[in-house]
Amino acid sequence: MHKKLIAAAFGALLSAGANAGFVAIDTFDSGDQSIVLNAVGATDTQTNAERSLSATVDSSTVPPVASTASVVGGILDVTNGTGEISTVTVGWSLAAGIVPAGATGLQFLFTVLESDQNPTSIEFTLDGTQVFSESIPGGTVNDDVAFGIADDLLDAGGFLELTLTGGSGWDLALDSIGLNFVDPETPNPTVPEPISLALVGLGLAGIAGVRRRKA
Ligand SMILES: [Ca+2]
Ligand SMILES: [Ca+2]
Repeated sequence: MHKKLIAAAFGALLSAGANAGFVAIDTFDSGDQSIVLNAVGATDTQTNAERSLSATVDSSTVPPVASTASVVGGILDVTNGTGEISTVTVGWSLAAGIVPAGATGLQFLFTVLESDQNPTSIEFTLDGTQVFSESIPGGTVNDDVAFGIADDLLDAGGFLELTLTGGSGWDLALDSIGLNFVDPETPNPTVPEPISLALVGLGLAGIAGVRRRKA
């Protein structure tokens, strides 16, 4: 249901002469990482060219601890064993000009592939300032989440950080974090409308008929 609402809302932003654009921030398709934590208070950070991934075990009520955060198989996947709560952060250094100058209608977009029965919370910050926060209900499957941001928010780039946590034992899989925008610089290609072509065809047929009668 979310997907349709997002499509309708984004379509309404488009006007004549404007094209929809999309730029991926992270598809999680490269730069595999794997964090495995086995104690309360344990923490690890793995940084590569694509992103920085961190996880910390905040608490556990049912030993042993087996908490994971990974980018494997093209997705971001977090698991917590029964009774465990971890906090996971994913950070990206965004270059200036990630969206074209003059773009409007900016939206962050990501896909919640699957959550277990636990609610989870998602927060995005840019250079430490919160830009979005939402609770994802337990049992969410294949749901796109989009949220609008100021058109000039990313003009200078910055450090984008996603923070995830949830109810005891929470699991969550995400994919495809990116940006929707409307690029006013790109005009729509001019394509003759079918009705115009039909009228031209009828006109030619009429001329041909007149010529036949005269002959
Ligand atoms: Ca992917
Ligand atoms: Ca779990």
